[in-house]
Amino acid sequence: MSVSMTLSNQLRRKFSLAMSEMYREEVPQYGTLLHLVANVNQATLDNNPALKASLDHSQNLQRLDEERHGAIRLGTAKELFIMRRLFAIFGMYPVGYYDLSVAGIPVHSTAFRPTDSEALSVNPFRVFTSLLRLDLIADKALREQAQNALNTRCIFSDKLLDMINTIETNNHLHGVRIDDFIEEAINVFRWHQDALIDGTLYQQLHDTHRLLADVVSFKGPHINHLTPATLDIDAIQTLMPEHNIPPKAVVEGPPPRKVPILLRQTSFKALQEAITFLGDDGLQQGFHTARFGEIEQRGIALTIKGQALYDTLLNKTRAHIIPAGDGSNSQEYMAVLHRIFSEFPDDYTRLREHDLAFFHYSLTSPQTDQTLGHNQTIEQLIERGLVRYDPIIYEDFLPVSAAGIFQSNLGDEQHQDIQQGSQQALFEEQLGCSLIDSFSLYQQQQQESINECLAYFQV
Ligand code: OOG
Ligand code: NI
Repeated sequence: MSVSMTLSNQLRRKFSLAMSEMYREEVPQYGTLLHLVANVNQATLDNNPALKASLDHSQNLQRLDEERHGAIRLGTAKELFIMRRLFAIFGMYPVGYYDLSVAGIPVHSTAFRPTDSEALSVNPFRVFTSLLRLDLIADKALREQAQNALNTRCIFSDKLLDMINTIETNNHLHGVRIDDFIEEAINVFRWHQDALIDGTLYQQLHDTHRLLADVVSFKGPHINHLTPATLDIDAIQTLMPEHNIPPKAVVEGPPPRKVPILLRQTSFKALQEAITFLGDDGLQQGFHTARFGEIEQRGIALTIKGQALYDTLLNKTRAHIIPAGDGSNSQEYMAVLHRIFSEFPDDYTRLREHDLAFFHYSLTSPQTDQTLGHNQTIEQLIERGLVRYDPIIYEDFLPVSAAGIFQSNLGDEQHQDIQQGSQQALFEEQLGCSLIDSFSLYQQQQQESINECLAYFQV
C-alpha cells in the first residue's frame, strides 16, 4: 500500500517544480536553457498547428512545460533502499535495469517514474538513479577507503526519515506538512561545496574514475542535471553556442525523423565548480566538474521487435563510426546514422502494421452510434473510421545514450578501464523490490485502450 494517487501526483508535481527552482539557482545556465527551450517550443507550435492538435489530443501538450527528468548517483545499497521508499511517496517506481559497466562506467541504474498513464499526464517527472559499483574497481585499498567515506555519510536527515516512516505507516500524510516534506526531500539533492574527504583521496578517486570522485567525495547525491523537453532538439543543439552554452558533440539516440521514436537527448558540458576539501593542514580548495543541463525529445515507444531493430541499426552505425567527444566527426556520424536508419519505417501506419511500436486506441467521436461497431475487431473498427490510434510516448531511457551523456560530462578525453558484468538480481535485492519491465507497461496500456474501444461496441 502507498499514499493515494491524487496525493502522490500532487506531491510529485511540487517536488519536481521545487527541484527545478533549486537547480536554476544553483546552475544559472540551466535557467538560460529553460528559456531557450520555452521559446523554441512556442515557435514550433506556432508553425505547426497539426502537431499542436495532436499533442493536445493525447494530453501531451499540458505536460510539456512540466516535463523533465533528473539524475542522481548513489553510493550505498542502504541509500538506494531508502531512496526507493522516498520516491514511492511521490508515485515514482523503479522501471528497467541499465548496466553501464559495458560502457566503462562503474554503476548500474534504474529510472524511478510514474507508471500509470493518468499520473504521467499530471506530471511525468523521472529520476535516473545510479548506484556506484565499487566491486568493479580493481584497487582494493582504494575501494576500502571509498567505502569508509561513504559509510560516514547520511544523505537523509532524521526529520525526513521520520516523515517517510509516518507516511508509509499511515498511507497518508498524517500530520506531515506538505511544504516541510518537500523541503526536506529537496535538501537531499542539494549541492555541497564542502567535500567529505581530503584532497589527496579526491585526486586518487578522480584518477581511477571521475565518477568515483563524484559519488564518494560529497555529503549528498547532488542532482547532476535536469532535463526539460523540447519539440525541436536539433534547433536547440544549434542555438546553444549562441547563448554561451557549450553543447555535447552529437544528439544521442535515433536520427531526426518525420515520426519521432524513443528518445533523443543532448546536454551541455559540466561546469567547473570550486570545492573545499578536508585537510590536516586546514581546508584546501579544489575544483570539480559534475553538474550540467540536458534536453530531450521523446517519441513513440517501441515494441520488443521495434527495439531490436533500433539496437541493430544503432550497432551497425557505431560499427562504422563512433562520435568523437570533441565534435570533429559529428556531421559524418549524423549522416551515417541517418543513412542506416532509413530502413526504419517512418510513418505510424507502417510502424503499427509491422508491430514495431505501441499505440493508444480511442473512439474517433464520443457520440459514435454503438451499434455501428457491433462484433467488429479492432482492425475493422479502424477501417470503418470508428477508432483512431495515437502514439504511446516512450517514458524510459536508452543505455547507449545514457552512456554518451555520462561520458560527455565525465570528460571524453579520459578512457578509464573498469571491469564488466551485469548484477540485476543484486540491484533488486538492495533496492528491496523487483524492477518493473517497461515493455509490459506499454503493452498493458495498449491492450487496455483496445479493450475499452471493444467494450464500447459490445451492446
Ligand atoms: C545519468 C546519465 C543518464 C540520461 O538522460 O540518459 C541520463 C548521469 O549522468 O548520472 O540521465
Ligand atoms: Ni538525463
